[in-house]
Amino acid sequence: MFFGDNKLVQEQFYKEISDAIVNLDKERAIELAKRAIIENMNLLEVIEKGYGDGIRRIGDLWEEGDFFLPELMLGGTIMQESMDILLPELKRSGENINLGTVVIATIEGDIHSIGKTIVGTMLSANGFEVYDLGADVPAEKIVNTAIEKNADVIGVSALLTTTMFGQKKIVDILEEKGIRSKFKVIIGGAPVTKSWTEECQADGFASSAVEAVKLVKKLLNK
Ligand code: B12
Repeated sequence: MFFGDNKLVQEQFYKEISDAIVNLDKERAIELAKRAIIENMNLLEVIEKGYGDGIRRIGDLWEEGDFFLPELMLGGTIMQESMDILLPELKRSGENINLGTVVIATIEGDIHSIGKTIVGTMLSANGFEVYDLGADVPAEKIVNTAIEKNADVIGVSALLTTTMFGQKKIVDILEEKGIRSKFKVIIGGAPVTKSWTEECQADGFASSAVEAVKLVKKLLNK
């Protein structure tokens, strides 16, 4: 491997990716994604420390008023296109095992899909069967799919403080139907905290894809 285990060179590579995202340089972001695959790098680290870092910096710039909505949107698109290259590679490692079934979605009213897709892919890569329903999905549809697929885990993403309540709605619907104990409900997204998880009576939350895999394995005793 060209990068070897040289941490400094790796950190520089992640910084280059992060800068390509912040500079809204699509060509460079895509080129670096392809290079990460050729160099056989740890793709999850590339995603989290490179692309994830860049898109969060864009969020901060937007909040501070230095970036406007078109830039936020372009950043999201470039991130998504880079993920389209990296995620299929990441997914490959988990084929032919089934540790459990997960239904995952971003809740209704919320179109943020990037983090949820990364979590779903990481779970697939680690041997779970994942049904990713996409973004802006009604709570009822998420619950009905979990019943239909006989899922073990329901994962619900929310990135907006206004849509977080939809995560609680999932638990409420399961309670109403008398099937709460059949599923582990996990939640995530930038605004989600431990105290919100407790308030929702969800089974857990995770702030990264790696943590999400650990959480699901722990909940299912795998
Ligand atoms: C990219 C982006 C967009 C893109 C989304 C593109 C896409 N296809 O997803 C676009 C441009 C479309 C967008 C739109 C909007 N956005 Co926006 N967006 C962001 C931004 C910059 C990055 C989000 C992201 O992709 N992060 C990278 C991923 C890898 O991280 P992540 O999502 O947090 O996911 C990780 C963890 O949270 C966890 N996780 C995530 N989901 C799950 C689920 C489970 C089950 C588990 C266990 C774990 C887990 O693991 C993931 C992997 O590490 C954030 C800023 C931020 N700091 O989050 C703002 C942000 C979320 N957006 C914001 C806003 C306000 C909006 C808009 C309302 C703007 C507008 N006026 O139109 C709209 C929303 C419209 C809607 N109805 O949804 C605000 C939200 C404020 C708030 N507190 O409510 C933020 C925080 C920006 C800011 N600083 O103000 N946005």
